[in-house]
Amino acid sequence: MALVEVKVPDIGDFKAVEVIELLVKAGDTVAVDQSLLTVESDKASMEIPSSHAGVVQSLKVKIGDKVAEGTLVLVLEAAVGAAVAAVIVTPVQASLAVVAPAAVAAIVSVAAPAPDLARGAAINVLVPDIGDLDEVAVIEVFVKPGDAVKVEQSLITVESDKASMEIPSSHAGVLKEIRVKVGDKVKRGSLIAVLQGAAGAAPAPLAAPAQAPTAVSGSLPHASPTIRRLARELGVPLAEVNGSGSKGRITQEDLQDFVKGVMAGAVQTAAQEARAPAAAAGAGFPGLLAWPQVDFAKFGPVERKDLSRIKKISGANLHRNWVLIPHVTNNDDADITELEAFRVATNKENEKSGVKVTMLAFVIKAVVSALRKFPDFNASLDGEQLVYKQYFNIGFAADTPNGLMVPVLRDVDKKGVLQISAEMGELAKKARDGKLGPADMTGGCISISSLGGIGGTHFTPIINAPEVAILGLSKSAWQPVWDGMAFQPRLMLPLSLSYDHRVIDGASAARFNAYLGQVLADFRRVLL
Ligand code: CAO
Repeated sequence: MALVEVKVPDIGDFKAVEVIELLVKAGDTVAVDQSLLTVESDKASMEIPSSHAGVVQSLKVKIGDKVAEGTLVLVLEAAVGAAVAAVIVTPVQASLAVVAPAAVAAIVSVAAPAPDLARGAAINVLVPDIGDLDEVAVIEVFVKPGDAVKVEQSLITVESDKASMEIPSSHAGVLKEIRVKVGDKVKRGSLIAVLQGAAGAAPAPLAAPAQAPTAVSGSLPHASPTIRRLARELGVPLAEVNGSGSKGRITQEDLQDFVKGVMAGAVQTAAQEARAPAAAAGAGFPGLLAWPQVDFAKFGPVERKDLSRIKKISGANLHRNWVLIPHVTNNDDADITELEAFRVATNKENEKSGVKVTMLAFVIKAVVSALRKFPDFNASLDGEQLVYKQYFNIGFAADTPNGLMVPVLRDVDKKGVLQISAEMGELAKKARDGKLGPADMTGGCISISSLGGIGGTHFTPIINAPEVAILGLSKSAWQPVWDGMAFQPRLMLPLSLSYDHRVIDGASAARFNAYLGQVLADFRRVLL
């Protein structure tokens, strides 16, 4: 098998371009024309393809290296039957458009004699010589009519399969007309824009002057053509993706993470954010009145404050859940007279441990028992299927200075009330300190919202999708309860169970709540 050295081909006037991405590694099998690495200058990034098929034996460059024509890129073990005549691969592949910065400077055709430029003559800015490329797509337009354009300011970005480049203006002036739009195909000589020469601007030569590349003035995100193409296919706004590569370059992994984040609801694109207030204003619901616009200051002094980040996130989630889930709430009361006495006694016994047990910890344990008995409550809707969970993770709403958060206690079926109390204390502290991570808030089966420490009788908690139920607890109170002979003072805990009526019938919800009440009234039922 012959070894083939692959070197950087003729890349025009580029003297030293940086390797920003390695697309293959030793051991990879590469096909003819497959991109091997991406190099980048100030104005263009391009992929260097392989002219031979074979197996990469060793890479000779690394990210950050500066390369020029003739730099050894890698050594290939050429595939059997592959043409190996050219041991050194230097010619530019037909598909590779390597554009020298000098050539990138836009050609200027001046409608009036050059001296008129200073008096504001019209200047046609054309696509310059862009190498072997027949047609390239306009992927970004940086300017609009009325913009004052400086010499060398990037006007548009064009892109082929293998390279993307910015086309700068060689003249200063005011943009009169832009003659291209995103998606247009252009080639050498296509009219990009008409400029009105700035008064006092240096008259330009009639053909493209050789210019050294300068800093990119456009807003093009730092990414290779492949990544940009992939982003366009997926509809990802690349400008919103954080790049983790060198100099903030966006890698394929960054793009994938962004898409995953959007799909999981953890990340919102600017377009989604912009739509959210419109939906709040009724715009998302045809036929509804718009949200009332009131000048509150007309009625008295006011102060405006931005919603906290957590309020924005929890608000969007609550809104979606309220609108999309058909909620019904079943209210009941549990007799916790004996359990409260036991709780008080337990806390006395454990005074020194520092762990205080509240009613919530007992309710969490009782809910596990109810979930076992009514598995529909431990399920999630997935299209036309129900996913029944075999684990018991319970979320609890925690009130924090920044807003509502729902940390999740894991595997509560395997834990005792004391351990549940201790873990709840830790998670509630983490929530209040703003230190909960995504892993602390995912994987719940059902949530509990306890307002018992504050007050109220019953309320309507909103289900935490994709869960199908949420239990609300209000403040327990002494009530006269008829025992058949007389009224007895009993400590009653209000239970408010909101459920997704697509999954749970009203009768099941009433049974769940009644069973929960029985367990709390006599905790020995947990053992059954
Ligand atoms: N009835 C009467 N008293 C109750 C009670 C109940 N159902 N539940 C708790 N209490 C008492 C506790 O025993 C404690 O009393 P002491 O101070 O005398 O010991 C006091 O109320 C405060 O309890 P707590 O709030 O510290 O502890 P908890 O375990 O009940 O709740 C937590 C923990 C994190 C859930 C809670 O602090 C919290 O943040 N609750 C708010 C949840 C919320 O905002 N829900 C709404 C979501 S929808 O917008």
